[in-house]
Amino acid sequence: MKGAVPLAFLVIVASVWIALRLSQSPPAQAASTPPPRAALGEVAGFRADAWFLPDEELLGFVEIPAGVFLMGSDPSVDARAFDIERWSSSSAQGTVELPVFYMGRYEVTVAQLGAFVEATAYTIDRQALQAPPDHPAKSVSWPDALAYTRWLDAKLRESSVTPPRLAALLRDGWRISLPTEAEWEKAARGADGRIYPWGDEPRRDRANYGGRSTTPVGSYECPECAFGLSDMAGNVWEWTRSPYQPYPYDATDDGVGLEAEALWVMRGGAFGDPEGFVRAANRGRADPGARRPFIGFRVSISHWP
Ligand SMILES: [Ca+2]
Ligand SMILES: [Ca+2]
Repeated sequence: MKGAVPLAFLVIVASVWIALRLSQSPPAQAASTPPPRAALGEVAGFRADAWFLPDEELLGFVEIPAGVFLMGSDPSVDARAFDIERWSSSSAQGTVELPVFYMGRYEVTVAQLGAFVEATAYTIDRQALQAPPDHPAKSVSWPDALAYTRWLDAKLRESSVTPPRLAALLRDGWRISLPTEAEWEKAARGADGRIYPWGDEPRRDRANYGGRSTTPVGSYECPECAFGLSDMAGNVWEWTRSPYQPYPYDATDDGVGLEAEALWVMRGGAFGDPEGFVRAANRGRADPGARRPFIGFRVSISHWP
């Protein structure tokens, strides 16, 4: 009998431990949920006849001109820089040259992802569409984001609503996908090495961070922001198609179909993050299967060799 009490005690301890472990685990994969019908009506500023892309000449794709930009962070200029933003042992930052590409002006919205889910019955997390239609989609994994870009690529290739300039690009070897982390950083900070999309100091009136929830895409006016893109700082983190690796940045291994266990770079920080996280050079990373209520994405068009 003497050994019975410790044994019972151990069983209780083990049960509590298992219960705690389970409560800490991410929730099981949510079942497919149809998008809320109301989300797919009209959304001001977006075209219901064009997969809820922005009502602009190029459906919200913004040209980012060819040329060099300064990538990474110099801690002597940016006190909030993280070590992983350092370029090399001899140099704090690197100069990277990119050909012309196009970047989405806004994060992919609930309405846009909803149109994809409705058309394809793709299984997403039930949280992904639980926001008003003009908020960014969130709780999307890396494969979810990629699936959306592939669907949109196919839609734009076959549709008569596609602007002629985009149709010509797609005929000419360009693809709709996720941006690389270099494309993302250049689009966020431009060529002048600024720390935030609008300049060198944090500004709560220019982006959604340090708060509690997402806001409609494009809510924050930012006349100083490079290329007129919105929410490159904050709102939701944005997946890229670059695997997470130490700098110097190497574009040759960016792409799709890499080993499944790779961590993928995400950029820009989210609504709940502090100012140091929404700097243009900050490098987040996540497991490809992660579906988190603060990770979304935006879409790019670039020429693939
Ligand atoms: Ca963002
Ligand atoms: Ca790389």
